[in-house]
Amino acid sequence: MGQITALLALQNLAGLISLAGALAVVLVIIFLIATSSKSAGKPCKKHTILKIKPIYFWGIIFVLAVVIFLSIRYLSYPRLQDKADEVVTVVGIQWDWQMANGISDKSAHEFVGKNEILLPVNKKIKFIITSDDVTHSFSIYNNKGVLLTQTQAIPQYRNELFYIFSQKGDYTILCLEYCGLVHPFMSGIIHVE
Ligand SMILES: [Cu+2]
Repeated sequence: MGQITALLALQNLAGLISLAGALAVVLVIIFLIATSSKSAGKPCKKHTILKIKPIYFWGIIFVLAVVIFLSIRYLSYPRLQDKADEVVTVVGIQWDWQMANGISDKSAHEFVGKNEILLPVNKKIKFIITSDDVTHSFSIYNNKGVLLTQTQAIPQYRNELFYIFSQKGDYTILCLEYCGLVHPFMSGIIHVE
């Protein structure tokens, strides 16, 4: 539980940093618009601005490169992907989700599962996801209809999705990739206990 709280705190921090970065970009754009309109009638000043610009450009690139290099290892993704407590195989078919515990050695077409599964709370779950026909999107929603995580279910390809359910309850699986007539009703249930 402590680890999940720490991960969530880290995600909030990452969110705040992204917000600050986005704000900085907006401020730079506003600054550029403001200065470009002022210098429109003054060719001499424009010349100076053109001379300074590469310094700004390479300066920003350098700062971004340093920040990305120093911060990328603090992302929560690698730690989530260390080792899973439970593995679930998922196959999307028009128009259902087939799920079973463990890694399946069967092809997507031969795989047999259920569209309901019971999973433990506060454990790292690794979903191995594929499709038997067209591309679907395996999307997990909580009981308030909030999308928690999702990834594509692609024919002949196994996508991996890691998730820790921090609360007990029923979670709904829907498809987020339009896959034909019955797409809106392509659903499944994850019971977390
Ligand atoms: Cu769909």
